[in-house]
Parts: sequence; C-alpha cells; structure tokens
Amino acid sequence: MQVNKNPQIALLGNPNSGKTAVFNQLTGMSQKVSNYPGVTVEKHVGKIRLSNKDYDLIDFPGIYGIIPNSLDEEIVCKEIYNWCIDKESRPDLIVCVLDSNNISRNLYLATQIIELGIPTIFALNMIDLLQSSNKQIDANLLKEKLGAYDIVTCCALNSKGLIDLTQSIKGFFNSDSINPQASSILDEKTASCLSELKDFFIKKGLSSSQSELYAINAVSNSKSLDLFEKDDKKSLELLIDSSEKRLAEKKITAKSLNSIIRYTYLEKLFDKHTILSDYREVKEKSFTEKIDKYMTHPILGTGIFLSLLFTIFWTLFKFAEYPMNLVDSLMGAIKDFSAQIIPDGIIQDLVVNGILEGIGGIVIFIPQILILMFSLKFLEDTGYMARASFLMDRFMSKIGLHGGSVLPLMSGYACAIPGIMAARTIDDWKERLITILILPLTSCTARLPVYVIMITAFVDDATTQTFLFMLMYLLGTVTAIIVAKILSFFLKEKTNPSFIMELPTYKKPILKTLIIDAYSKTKSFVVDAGKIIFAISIILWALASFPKNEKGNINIENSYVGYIGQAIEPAISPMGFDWKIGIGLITSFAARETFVSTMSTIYGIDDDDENSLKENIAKDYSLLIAISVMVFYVYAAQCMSTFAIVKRETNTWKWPIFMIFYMTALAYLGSTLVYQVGYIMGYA
Ligand SMILES: Nc1nc2c(ncn2[C@@H]2O[C@H](COP(=O)(O)OP(=O)(O)OP(=O)(O)O)[C@@H](O)[C@H]2O)c(=O)[nH]1
Ligand SMILES: [Mg+2]
Repeated sequence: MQVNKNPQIALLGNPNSGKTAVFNQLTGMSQKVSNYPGVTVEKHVGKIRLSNKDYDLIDFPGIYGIIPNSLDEEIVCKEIYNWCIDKESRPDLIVCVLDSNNISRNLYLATQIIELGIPTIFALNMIDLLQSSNKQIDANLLKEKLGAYDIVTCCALNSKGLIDLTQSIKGFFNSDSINPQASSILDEKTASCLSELKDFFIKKGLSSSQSELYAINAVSNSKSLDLFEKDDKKSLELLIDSSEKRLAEKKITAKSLNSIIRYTYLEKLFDKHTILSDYREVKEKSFTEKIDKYMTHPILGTGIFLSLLFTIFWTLFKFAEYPMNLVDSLMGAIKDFSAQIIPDGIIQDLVVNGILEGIGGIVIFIPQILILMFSLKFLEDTGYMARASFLMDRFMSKIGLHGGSVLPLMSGYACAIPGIMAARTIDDWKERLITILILPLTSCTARLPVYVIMITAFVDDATTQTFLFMLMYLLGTVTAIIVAKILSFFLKEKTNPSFIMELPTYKKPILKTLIIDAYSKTKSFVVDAGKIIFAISIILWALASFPKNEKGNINIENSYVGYIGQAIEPAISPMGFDWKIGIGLITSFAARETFVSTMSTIYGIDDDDENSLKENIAKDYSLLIAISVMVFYVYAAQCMSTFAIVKRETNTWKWPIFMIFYMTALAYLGSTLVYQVGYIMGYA
C-alpha cells in the first residue's frame, strides 16, 4: 500500500554553515546549534507548514564533499547514493546552506550537489557577518552560473532572516518543476581517463552527471569506496587502478583530481568576478587570524584557557551562594507547608523527610548548573571551544592521540552522552573507541553537586574553593589522557588516524540562545535527576525508617539501610568512608547526583538532626575524607544511561562492561591511595 508522505526537503551543506540554525527556525524545534564543525551527527526530521500544506524538512550532518570521511558524513553520503540509485527515495527539493563568508569551500560542495540533478535552492547564509565585513556576493550571478532553482541570501539567527527562503520553497512547490540537468565539468582529456569508471556507474542506473561525480570521487579518495557493496568495491578497485594509470600518463595526480577539477571549473565560471575572492586573494589578516595568534599559542593560549576555566569556576562559587540560599529557604518553606497540610504520621514523614529532603538536595544546585551551562555554551558559540581543542590537539598528538577526540571530550564536561555521540565525527575506529572509553572521566554536571557540597563543607574562601574544584576537573582530564595512552598501546584495532580541524570564525553569541540553552539543559538535568531521586528517596526512606524501636522512634543505625551500610563498611573503610557515604555510593550507581540527595535523606530522617547537610558533613567527616569522596566520583562508573549509549555506539556489551570495571578499579584505588597517604601524613 502506498503511504501518502509529505514532500521531502533535504538540508545539506558544509559543517558549521548553519543548517541546523535554519532547521530550528523553520520547524520551531531546538536541535543543537553550535559554532564548530560536526555538531549534528545524525539526521533529524521536522515538519514545516507552508500555505496549509505539511512538508518534511530533514537536517543532516555537515559534509565537505560526497565522500564518507567519518561516521556522521557516512550517514549523509549513504543516503545521497541511495537517492541516485533509487529515484523513489529522492527528496523533492534540496536546500543547500552555504556559509557566505567561506564561499569558495562551500561552492566546492555546491558543484557536487548540483551534479545530483535534484532541484536545489542555495541559501547564502550568515549574510549578516558578510555585510558587517563590508563584502558582497552577487547572488544573481551565482544563480545563473550554477544552474540552481534559486539562490536566496539569509540569516538564520531569526525567522525574519529566512522569509526569502520560505518564499522560494513555496514558489518551488507551486510551480511545475523539472529536474535540472547538470552539464559536465570535466575537460576532454580527464573525461577520457575516467570513462570506464563513469560507465560503471551509468550501468548501475546513475545519470551522466551523477556518474561523473562518483567517478571523480572514486579516483580522488579511497574512502569514497566505503559506500559500495563488496563486489562493487572489487570491480571499482580494478577500474580505479587503470584510471589512475591513464591519469598519470597525462601527468594528472589522481589524489588531487577533485579539487583541481572543481576549483578550475569555478575559476572559469567566475572569471573576473569577485565571488571567489576568499580563494584567490592573499588577504590582509582577518580579525579571527589576528586573535588566533594568541589564542592558539602553546603557552599564552594555555594560560588563557586555564584563566577562563578559573574565572568560570570562581563565578560559580562566588555568585551562586545567594541564589542557593534562596532556593534553600524556598525548599524549607515548602517542607514546612507540607508538614502543616499533611497530618502527622507516616505519609508526612515520607513526603517531608524522604521525598522533599531528597529533591531539595539537588535543586539547590540549579544556580551553579545554570552558570556552568551558560559559560560552556558561551565558549562554544563564540568559537573559543574549537580553539581550546586545537590547543589540546598539539598536546594530544605528543602522547599519540589526535585532536578529533578533543571536541567530544570537551562536550563531556556538560554530559558524557552527547560527547559519546559526537565521537562519530572521528573517522578512525580505534581512536573513536578510545575517546568513548575515556569520555566518562571528564567531570560532567552530575559530579558538580558532589564536588560543591564536599568543598563548601570544609573550605570557606572562594579562591581555595575554585582551586580544589579545578583540581578535580584536571584530575579527570589528566587521567583520561593517561588512560587513552595506555589503551592505544593495548587495543589491537587497526588504526589510520588523521586530523584536520577547520577552525570556525569567531561569532558574537546571542544572549537569548545562551539563556535558552542553559535553561533547557539545567531543566532536563533537574527533571531527569528528579525522577531517579524521587524513586530512590522513597526506597531509601522506607529502608531508613524501619524497623522502629520499642518506643516507635527511628535509630537510623539500626534501620535496614544502617545494616546494609554497615555490611559494606569494611570494603569501603580503606577509602575513609563510613556506612552513610557507603549508602550514597550504592544509590549513585543509578546516577551520580543521587549521592547528595541520599545524604540529605539519611540525615533528614535521623530524628536528632536539625543541621543543614553541609554542617552535618563538616561535623562527621574531614577534608581528607571529602577529597577522597571527590576522587571516587571523578573516577567511578556511575551512570546507567552512559553505558546504554556506549552499548549502542559500539554495538556490543563488551565495551560498557570493560568501562565499568576499569573505572570502578580506578575509583577504588584512587580514593584508597588518597586517604591512606593523607592518613599517614596525619590529615585524617
Ligand atoms: N551570525 C550568524 N551566525 C549564524 C547564522 N546561522 C548560523 N549561525 C551560527 O553558526 C554556528 C553554526 O550553526 P549550526 O546551525 O550549528 O551549523 P550546522 O551547519 O548545523 O553545523 P553542523 O551540524 O556541525 O554541520 C552557530 O554558532 C550558529 O549560531 C547566521 O545567519 N548568522
Ligand atoms: Mg547541524
């Protein structure tokens, strides 16, 4: 049965050209947009409604050409090849988003998209940035020369900037379109060398221009063969060999064929016009280049990076105190109110001392999480994060890794899961696997409450607090690098790493975007954590409130939770932990952030405790134990969702299980070492 599907519009373009920004504006969705290449790693479909009709808009990962250099590009390239062999699967329209500030590179891809023979609208995006640097692009000339259905200039920062694009899409669907015929871009000499390859694709059912596109790609880059079935690959390898020989006879280097042909073609098209000026001219150093001299300088740049981190963390301690007190009083008021409206008894105890105490333990960190999320997004959107990766790349390559892993690792500071997904941009499997395996060692937001509560319980001064906080982040990062080195030595997977990173231009971040992003990340953190904490608080309350003694009071040490805690105490005492921390560790295996709420609930249920959690921790433990707890949380494998994603991304349980083992061992050994050394030195 034929299902009536909506007309399909595919969004294609170079990485970081603004496809997702266009997608979000047109669909009202909020897929991740950020200022570095490789943000989108899988395809997303959204609906748009124009003149009372629905259309499917498909956002794809960015590509530099139609060659699958990494997993995210493979998703796009496979789909495009499928469009060529199966007409039914083709989108009705392609919207190709071009970064108008980087037009030559974007036209290199544009020439390939045209060769697909699918109607295409080019959206010359980021026109605001082009205009602010007093440059112009002649859109009419581009349209005429490229043979596109239409070209519009736009700015995807707001929906107003996309009116022309929407009009053009409407116009296309209201007209009788005919599929465009792309003309050949090959000169006779080269065409004759590639004729056999081209025929191979023609026999597969591809059009003449599509066949030419795949023939050029095949000789230019062996990665392009990853798109084909085994048998096709074999035949193609033979044909490539003979084509290469013919090209060599004519003194043409096969490996650079793609760029030679396409740039020569573009040069001819725009002879005497200024459109390719960014390719032709040796221009005066741009703002970005001038600043990058300092930002990517090995010593100065590292200093800037560490100072930025210090400033963010310092702000987190300095300015979050007041809103935190506010949230605390608010939670206090909610608890008092609940105690008044719910009659005395078991239910009141469960709600006030179990659930609300547990939830209160986590919502108090909302201000700090907001500050951290806002700052990370600010660094990403300005384009700074990509520089930080570049800086670290230099360092990483010294220890045998490459910088492709750095951006995924950086996003791990917010949460490991998007970081693990972002590892799809790494073309080499071994390197991708190592990145995935070490990613949970970067301190994610869920560790923040643990660090903050442990540090603020023992240290008052904001600068010392910041140093300790930074130390935990650095410990995770440095260990991740060491583990990576060890893994790269032991893992048997084949390796062929390469790393070229395109640094995006600096962009002024938009306050509204930063606020919305920080808000939505914090909200989802609190909601996700809230659900787990809610469930755990109930179980914990039940285990901690029973059995009651003869007088009907609770002595938490003799409760079920007390028994469990005491049973595991011998195992955790080398790390300096007592049974209460032990219970926190157990509940943390669902998610790290439950540690703080567990401690809140345990203290909350204890009848003679009226202090705040911080005061209780300061009373029962020492700074050494606090550091030992933090070291445990830097290393421990305590996030079910992470393992599920690792299983999905690696397609086997082997790696998540390995991850749980190595991280737990690190946590246990790390904390024991810290506590025992501290103990011997007399800090216990
Ligand atoms: N100034 C300006 N910035 C823009 C415009 N469109 C997008 N951006 C910014 O450019 C950056 C990249 O945008 P994305 O939408 O993530 O780019 P993308 O093409 O989806 O990138 P990938 O998913 O990595 O392929 C983000 O920081 C956007 O805010 C624009 O028209 N003007
Ligand atoms: Mg995107």
